[in-house]
Parts: sequence; structure tokens; C-alpha cells
Amino acid sequence: MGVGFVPSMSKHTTSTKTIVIFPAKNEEATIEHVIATAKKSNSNPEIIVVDAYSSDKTAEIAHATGAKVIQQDAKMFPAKGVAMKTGLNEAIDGDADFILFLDADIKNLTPDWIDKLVDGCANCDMVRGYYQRHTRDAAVTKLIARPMLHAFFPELSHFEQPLSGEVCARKDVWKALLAKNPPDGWGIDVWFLIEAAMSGYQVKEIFLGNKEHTSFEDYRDDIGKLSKMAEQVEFTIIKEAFNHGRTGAHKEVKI
Ligand SMILES: Nc1nc2c(ncn2[C@@H]2O[C@H](COP(=O)(O)OP(=O)(O)O)[C@@H](O)[C@H]2O)c(=O)[nH]1
Ligand SMILES: [Mg+2]
Repeated sequence: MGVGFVPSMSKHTTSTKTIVIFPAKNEEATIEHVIATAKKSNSNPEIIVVDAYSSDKTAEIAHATGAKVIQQDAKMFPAKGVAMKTGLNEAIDGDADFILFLDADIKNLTPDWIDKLVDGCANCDMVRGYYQRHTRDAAVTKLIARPMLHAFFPELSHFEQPLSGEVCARKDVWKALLAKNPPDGWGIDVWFLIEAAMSGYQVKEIFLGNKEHTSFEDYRDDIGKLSKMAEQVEFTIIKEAFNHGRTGAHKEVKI
């Protein structure tokens, strides 16, 4: 090796296996783009799409774009948690070193998102993406998740996006968290954050730039459509507060 030689890619490229999991429910508009983009990332990942019995062409397009398509374990909705657990079991069986979740509705995904999330795992246990979003986006994050974390798990209140769908960790970390029985619905993202931190794992957030995603178009004019998500996130944090002996924490909060 000559002086000044710089390896062109990270160590993940050669000796490690990365699997990207997309939970997807009726995402035919974006699924081809996100799969093709993920495939261009440095870690040359395998792609799993966990489909929610989509009524559009999501599964068919995903298959044609080179993803392994599996159906989530239960026909229940909302079930992002079910989908993530189904995907994790598949990726663990597939012996991935790094397992990365990405939302399937991202319109401006670029390969460097995957590179940043995977490379970040070299020096911590879980890497979570955060981003800039439209000021009216992320209502559940702003009005439920962050204020409740601040009250019950103040050590996590610096996380910008506790509901981020863009998360990477090593297989052993996911396996340990999966064994703790994650929830089935929208609470799973914040549950993984809380449980990872409470288990003593090093969790960090990295900035991915601007995020544009189609789901915002569904609720931008009526955030009432997010009420089920809000309820599931809220109850998840309450249950976690009980599980971790944080039930007195609210007494410290000035109202
Ligand atoms: N398999 C599966 N995927 C889901 C389900 N609910 C949401 N998703 C997917 O999870 C990701 C995040 O959902 P999204 O509606 O964009 O949530 P938001 O960005 O928080 O508004 C997207 O890829 C959805 O297609 C579900 O019940 N099952
Ligand atoms: Mg979305």
C-alpha cells in the first residue's frame, strides 16, 4: 500500500452483509425509487420489502426491482411494528451483519443516507436518522413523542426524531431488542429507541438532510388522520415509563 492510500469504501463493503428492510403499505409511487437507490449504496445491500397486503402494485414492483418481498405476519392495521418484526426475523435468518430500516415513501432518498447510517454503526450500537421536514410535518413527534420523552425519559429528550423510520443496528442488537417483545403498531419506533437506550446501547442520531415523503400529503390538511398513531405512540411511552420505573417522573415536571 503506497503512502497516502485511502480505501475507497468502508469496511462494510467487503466482508459484511447489510440488509435494508422497507415496511410498505400501498407505496407503488415510490417503491421502485427507494429500492433502486438503496441498491446503489456502498454496502451493496440485499433488500427486503415487508408488504402489508397492499392493494396497489407495491409488491409486484418491488419484486421486479430486485427486492425479496414478504408479507407481514398478521393481517392487522396499523401494523408497522408487525412489519418491522417480520422483517427482522427474515434478516436475522439471512445472517445480516447490519440491518437497516427505511420508510418506503421517501421521495428524495439518496444512497448516502444508507452509507451514513451503516457507517455510523462502526462506533455505536444504533444509528438513527434525523432530518429537516416541512414545518407542518411530524405532528406526532412534536406534540406527543418529544414532550412525553422529556417528561418520562429526559435523558432521551435531545433526540430530534424519536419516531424516525431510518434506523440501523447490528444484528445482535436487533436480536436482543426483538426478544423483549416490541409492540405491533406505530409505537415500535420510539419503543426501539427507549429499549435500546435502557439496555445500555449507545444510540446516536445523524443528520440526513431534507426529508420529503408521500405520507405527509395524506395528513397535511387534516392532522386528525394521525390520531391512531398518536394514541399508539402515547401508550407505548406510558407503558415504557411503567416498565422502567419512571412513573414518578411527571411529579418533577412544572405545569
Ligand atoms: N408493512 C406495513 N408497512 C406499513 C404499515 N403502516 C405503515 N407502513 C409503512 O411504514 C412506513 C412509514 O409509514 P408512513 O405512513 O410513511 O408514516 P409517517 O412517515 O410517520 O407518516 C412507510 O413505508 C409505510 O408504507 C403497515 O401496517 N404495514
Ligand atoms: Mg412517511
